[in-house]
Amino acid sequence: MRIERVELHHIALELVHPFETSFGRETVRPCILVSVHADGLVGWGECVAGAGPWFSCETVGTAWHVLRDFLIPAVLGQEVISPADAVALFPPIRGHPMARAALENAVWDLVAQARGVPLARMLGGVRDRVPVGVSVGIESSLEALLERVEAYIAEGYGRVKLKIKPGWDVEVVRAVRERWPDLPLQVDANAAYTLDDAPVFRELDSLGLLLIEQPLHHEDLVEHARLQAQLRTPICLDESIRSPEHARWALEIEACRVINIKVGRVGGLTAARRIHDLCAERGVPVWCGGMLETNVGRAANVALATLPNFTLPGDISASARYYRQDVAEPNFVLNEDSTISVPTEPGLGVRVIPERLSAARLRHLVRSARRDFPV
Ligand code: OSB
Ligand code: MG
Repeated sequence: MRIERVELHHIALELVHPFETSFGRETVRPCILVSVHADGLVGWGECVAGAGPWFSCETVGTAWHVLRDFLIPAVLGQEVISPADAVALFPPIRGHPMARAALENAVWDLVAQARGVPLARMLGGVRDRVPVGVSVGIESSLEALLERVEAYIAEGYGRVKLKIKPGWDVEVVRAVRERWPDLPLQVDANAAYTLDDAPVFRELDSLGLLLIEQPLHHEDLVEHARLQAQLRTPICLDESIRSPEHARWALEIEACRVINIKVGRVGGLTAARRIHDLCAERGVPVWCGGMLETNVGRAANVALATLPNFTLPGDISASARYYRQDVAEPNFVLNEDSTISVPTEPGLGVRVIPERLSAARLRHLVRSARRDFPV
């Protein structure tokens, strides 16, 4: 199929509840949706870069630039029969994984639709439901946090992740652990600590956590290996793993015993699957992380999490946990067994609603193969 048109849609949606991590607080989530048009079909991809360079160095602005000026021109008017064809057309861009992922994932959706198969099947998935949990942000007080956790447990979430930062860690996690002694519980520091804080992690080590996510510097592997050697609880890396190479290096020096795979952070579904395979070969479990996606990104996450080595619950909560009205339908809902069902329609299995897209849209770019626009 020939890629006839690519569009960028910079949108913003208000979160149902503000989300606070060690690097900041978000009340509105911006993202770029990419649509790729060919043969009367439209494939969708979500770019998970945020408003500012807080989680990673990418932003909506940098991703827009890289997509508009480098990635889209490389694929416009070209023939693709598989996502690998599109990736092979990409120029050799260093970094910018979230920008690359958005376009690549849109091509996966397009090709899966053209083949009439669900994305999960095209990826090699083995599940029709994926186990999920909920990521709970930093709250204004311990009472507010306990209330929030209680509400999520009542909704059916069987695994809880708590965001931590210096001053909001051992005491808070211990309180949740005491109230729910058997709850599958994990924490995420978003790189807020240094090796000098090892005593904090030795205390957390006794609280029966599934894992401790990204305790140290956002690009570090070496010091994570030092910390991991002191802990029984597995360290899980998020920010530090930005490509399959980082995953290989991390496993080589035992910087972690678990990897959080985020499709955007690692540069797309092809790289995400490669990290999954690498971890599977080495007996290292993985799980699917989240970036507060709309239903477009969520559908890609659900499909990815159907691969066999996604054995830990993902940060793939129900759509209603994020936005009052998503730009795509249908919403993902939580099953009673803390799973989310995998769509069975071809491609991502969600439809972007044009009126909702234009209502949420701040900026729109159309690039067509037939009329060549000067960049
Ligand atoms: O570190 O996993 C993270 C959200 C935005 C940026 C980083 C992270 C997160 C989450 C939320 O933890 C996961 C989700 O429910 O989408
Ligand atoms: Mg994280």
